[in-house]
Amino acid sequence: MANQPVDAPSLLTNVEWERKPPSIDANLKDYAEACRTFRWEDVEREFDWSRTGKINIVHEAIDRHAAGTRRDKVALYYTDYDTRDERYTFDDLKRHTSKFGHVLKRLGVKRGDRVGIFLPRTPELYVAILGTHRIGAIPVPLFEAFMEQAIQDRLSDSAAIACVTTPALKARIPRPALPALKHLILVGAGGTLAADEVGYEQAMAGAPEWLEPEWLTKDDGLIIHYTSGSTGKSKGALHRQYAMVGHYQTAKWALDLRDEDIYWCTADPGWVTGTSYGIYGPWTLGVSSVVIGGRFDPDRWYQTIQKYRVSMWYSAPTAYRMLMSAGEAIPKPYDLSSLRHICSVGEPLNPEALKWMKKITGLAPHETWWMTETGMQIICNYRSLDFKIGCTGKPFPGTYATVVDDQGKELPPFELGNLVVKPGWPSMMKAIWNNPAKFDEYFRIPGWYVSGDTAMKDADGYLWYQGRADDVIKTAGERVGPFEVESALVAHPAVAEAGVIGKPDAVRGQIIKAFIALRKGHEPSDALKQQIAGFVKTNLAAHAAPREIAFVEKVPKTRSGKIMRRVLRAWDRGEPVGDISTMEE
Ligand code: 6R9
Repeated sequence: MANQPVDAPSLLTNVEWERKPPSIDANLKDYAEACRTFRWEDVEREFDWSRTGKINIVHEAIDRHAAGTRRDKVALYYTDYDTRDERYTFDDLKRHTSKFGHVLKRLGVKRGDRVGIFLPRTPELYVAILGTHRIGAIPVPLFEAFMEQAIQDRLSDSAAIACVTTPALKARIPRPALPALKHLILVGAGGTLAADEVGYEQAMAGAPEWLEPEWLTKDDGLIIHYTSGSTGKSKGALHRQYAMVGHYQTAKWALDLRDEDIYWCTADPGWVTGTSYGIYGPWTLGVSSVVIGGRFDPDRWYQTIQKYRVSMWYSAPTAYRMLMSAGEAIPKPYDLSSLRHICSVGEPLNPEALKWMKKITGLAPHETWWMTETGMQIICNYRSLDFKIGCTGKPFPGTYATVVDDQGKELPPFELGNLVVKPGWPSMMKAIWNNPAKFDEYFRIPGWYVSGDTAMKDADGYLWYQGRADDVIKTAGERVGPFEVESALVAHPAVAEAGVIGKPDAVRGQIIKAFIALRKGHEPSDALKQQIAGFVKTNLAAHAAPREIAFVEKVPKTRSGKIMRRVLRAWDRGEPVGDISTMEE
């Protein structure tokens, strides 16, 4: 959903009720001062490796707390409101992740190997990721919602040697198509196991409780997150261990996390938010985190805040809008007074949702803008700084984000251009796995990392996100590439051609709309629409299935065969299509 138009005079209205007293008790006290004096090198001193030279995220996030005063502090509160209600201290996580490290080692998994993590949101998911770190291997988290094609693409590209999963999810892993995949570790497998399968519980039970982390360098791999672009299959953003410096400091200054907080990040670790700010940020700071399993449920969400006395909450606009559309009566019975700060990520937070959240909780969510590739928050609103409704915020101290033209020249205020970041922040991705050409595309404007978003700056230096410059779709906060959906669609026997766009939607930000030309012998019908959408759901992922389908004679393409999504968007709005001189006959 785009923000207000660039020329709207109301754009710059400062929101008086958001003004903070100058003495506000925030970790980041003075933004302007921090921009002048802050140095990333100073943050390095917060980590043991700055003294020992030995780096591993599991040491900084878990072991050093387990060896100190936070030993018995709860690191992870977990419930699924059904069969499980558990808590794990830092010491518990040290033992569990050591055991899991042994399990992987015994299978022959080594430093630098990739390990697929395909699990529902349970404590085992967190243990598996951190246990993988312990041996210096690289986790590849996979959303529980992914179906066979999505899993195959990611496990095959990363050449994962092992995958941690469940007996139910295992059916979606196409073993014959994945020659590199040697082992499956199955959580909750009661019965018999195949020769290349290991039962998680059985293996963990016999494993020793301590395993020294594999000591790595700053540049060694941390994690690969697959994400979508406007062309091609999903691509693997590889991050390095040094990224923890960025996670730590942004969690401290933008999320404003403190030792006594109970922090709830609602994101799944299949998405970068669920690792950078569901694991690395909070736990390098030694903060207690809440994780809940199961599906989204407004009632349970408010209940979670009350149950754990959540003080800091990090979620996404679609979730806030879904809470809003569920109505005001639902939060009424719950005590939400423990909350002291809320942040938002993934899409622009529209003013209605922001105001509604303020009404229900007394707090306005603060925007954080960033990407899988940036690894950490880059543009944010900060507790100690005035902010403007609908505005994305200001660059994090020590980073420089701005708006440039296609040649890289910075644009004056109020001009729409490319949202770019000066390379060199600590959590910038290290590579696109197996694809240096894709990596280079991010730096096509010399001197800048090109986000693919458009934005403008106002006269006070605030940045305003305006939309995507490419065809990437954000639906309910999830980043979906049109090509992946189109590929899934044309695999259906009735589909000759398919073109996919993101269509603005009041709750989900965007929904996926597909324009489909049918093969000869197939007639358009509602039943066929449903069947085709269901086909994408079972092959790719539910969130990637088109919610709207329009049958067309032909999908508009350029002479070189590229789908003209601009034309599809115009069709969708019932507008004239403009210049189509490059269109094929
Ligand atoms: C963390 C994450 C990145 C894209 C990004 C932009 C959109 C993220 C936003 C936002 C407006 C915000 N985006 N945060 N747009 N305001 N606060 O979302 O990563 O899934 O890789 O998506 O999401 O378009 O380019 P990822």
